[in-house]
Amino acid sequence: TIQACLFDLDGVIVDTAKYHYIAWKELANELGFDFTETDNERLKGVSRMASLDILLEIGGLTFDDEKKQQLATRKNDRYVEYITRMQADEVLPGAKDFLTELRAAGIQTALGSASKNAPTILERVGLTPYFDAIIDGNSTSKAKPDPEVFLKGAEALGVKPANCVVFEDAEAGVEAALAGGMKCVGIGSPLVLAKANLVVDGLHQMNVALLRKSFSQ
Ligand code: B16
Ligand code: MG
Repeated sequence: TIQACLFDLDGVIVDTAKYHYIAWKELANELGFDFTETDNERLKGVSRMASLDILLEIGGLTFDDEKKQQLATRKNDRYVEYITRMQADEVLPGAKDFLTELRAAGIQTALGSASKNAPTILERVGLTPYFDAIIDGNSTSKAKPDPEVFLKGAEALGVKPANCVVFEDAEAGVEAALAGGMKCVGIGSPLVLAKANLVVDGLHQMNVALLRKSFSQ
């Protein structure tokens, strides 16, 4: 039986990819090259420093670690400016209703995000009280597809991985969930997320009845 649902943040609960994109593009332009929305797809679910490495590879540039830290900080300062202006209406369709329904049904909820800014984002959109545990880039050291972020979430809730369902929009996140022995619902393209147990367009298509029907063995 399903006792907990674990959620990725960007692409599942909110669309922060658009703010990451603007902030990375500004950095790329300052460094003298362009960065497209297609390029940005490669950064989804990827940690900040790994994202910078991909960006610099696209620009054909190399820097030492100290300079890279500076560049990552510059990007993050801009990104934080955008997310601190986020509003409650930026929560993706169905997310709040599904979280509410889960908790009413006695199913616990946790966030499992790579972002170090996750607590700020949840506060801004008013979703902090909807999560029983928050595991983010500040409390993890291994990036998805390593299952660390979700295993820590399950542990914080006191639920066995086999009784958890993860909601993820990135392929690496789906792999992380499965590697952790959890079930996974992909949010997005069935082609990209083929490994997930079930794929839906968004949380507006989810409810507790469908969850139970899909994962009762
Ligand atoms: P930060 P998720 C990820 O969030 C984003 O998809 C990814 O683009 C970003 O680089 C990463 O968080 C780290 O974010 O720079 O704020 O620490 O999908 O894991 O919720
Ligand atoms: Mg994501």
